[in-house]
Amino acid sequence: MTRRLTVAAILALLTVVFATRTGVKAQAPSGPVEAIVADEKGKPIEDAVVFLTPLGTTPAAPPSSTALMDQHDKEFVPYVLPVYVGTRVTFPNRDNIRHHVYSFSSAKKFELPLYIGTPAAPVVFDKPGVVALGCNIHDWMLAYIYVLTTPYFVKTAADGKARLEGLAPGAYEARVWHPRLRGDADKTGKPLPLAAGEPAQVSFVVSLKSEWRIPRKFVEPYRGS
Ligand SMILES: [Cu+2]
Repeated sequence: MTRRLTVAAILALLTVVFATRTGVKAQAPSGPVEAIVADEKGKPIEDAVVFLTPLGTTPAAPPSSTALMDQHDKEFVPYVLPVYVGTRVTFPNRDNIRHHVYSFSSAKKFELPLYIGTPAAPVVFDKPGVVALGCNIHDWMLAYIYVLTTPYFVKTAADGKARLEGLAPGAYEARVWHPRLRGDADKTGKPLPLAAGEPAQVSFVVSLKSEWRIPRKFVEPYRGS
């Protein structure tokens, strides 16, 4: 009887040790995820936002954060700013002339009337979607804020590549968005299983709409300040 109890105790202990070890393993993050975005001819696409949505679970909301959309040398910097929904964005004007920032997009309609310096209150981007920014004074100024409901996103560099790290293992769907994307970002979904400690890759071939705008050099002499 005593021996049986001892065996049972050892088994119970082993079970606890095993469960703890597998539990620890399950919490280790996945290896880095490398994303590559190119067009049909293989040309790398910069400023594409690659975002991962966990399947079957709701990602924990990150702590509320702030982001910057600068105006420098009469341009918005960056051209594309991906943010998590609820992010507060400030619009510092680094030029010594006035800008008048606005958006007519349904995800966020707002206006920052003519100003120099940093407006007192940041703008809260509280609805997911695409927000196109313009300036009333400088017609060529254009930038995008892409408001996401997942905290797992990254933007591609000039080589079309981007890297995400530290994600929990599990099943995800990867998608891509770009200001000139032909079609709907929701339809770009690809399954992306992530395993603890293992790197992963996801690549997208996308088609971009052509964009024709009057070049700044032709407009600026007439609308310069
Ligand atoms: Cu301006």
